[in-house]
Amino acid sequence: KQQDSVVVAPLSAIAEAFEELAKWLKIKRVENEELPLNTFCHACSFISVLFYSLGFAFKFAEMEYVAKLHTLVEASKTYDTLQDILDLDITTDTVKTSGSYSRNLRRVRQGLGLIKAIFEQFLATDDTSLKDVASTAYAQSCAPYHTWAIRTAVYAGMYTLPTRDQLLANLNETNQSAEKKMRRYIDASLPVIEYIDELYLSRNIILDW
Ligand code: 1PZ
Repeated sequence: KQQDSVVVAPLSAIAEAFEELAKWLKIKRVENEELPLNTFCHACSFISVLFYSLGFAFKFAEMEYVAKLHTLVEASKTYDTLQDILDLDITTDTVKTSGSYSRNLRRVRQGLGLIKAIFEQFLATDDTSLKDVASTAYAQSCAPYHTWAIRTAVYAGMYTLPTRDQLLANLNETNQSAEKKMRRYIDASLPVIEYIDELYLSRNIILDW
């Protein structure tokens, strides 16, 4: 039943999931509790549904995102919090090592930032083409951390994006309903993104990767 509504109204599911996370952070951080990894992964899993609305060219992005998130889901069976996996990788000096939990958490966090940027750009224009929306959002959020080869492939993929109306149809939204839900995600994802960044920064890990 829940799966049905996720597919029928992916934007609602995403907005709700991140509002839950933001609410959790607001309440529990006062008591100094750390965010459980499984709670975080659950919210992030709703993002996957978005990829179906983007078409085949972004299949690669989906596979990357899902693979990274999957290692965190596996980690959550052993480690309780986001903090735990970061501290583990610090002890073994593998924070930035390809495939490590801390690196994959950083990648998933960048995905959350990319979606936030896409929604912000979507709200800022009513272009029928999504090419500029997506290119600007990608340039702001992820491009600086990706290799030249990846960046080139992503910018080439931008030409295959659906139109704004097609995307709205794929998401079962009107322009108005979509904008409302995108705003909710933008607001709710901010404290989540800040919380994750602070985990690294407070351990003197500079976020230039
Ligand atoms: C209308 C909106 C359309 C937006 C389309 C924008 C899509 C941009 C897709 C970016 C794909 C990046 C793919 C590959 C990235 C990899 O280089 C890194 C490798 O990490 P490493 O193994 O070196 O640690 N992988 C990632 O960063 C994983 C997560 C990327 C995917 C996030 C996408 C979320 C966006 C969804 C948009 C709906």
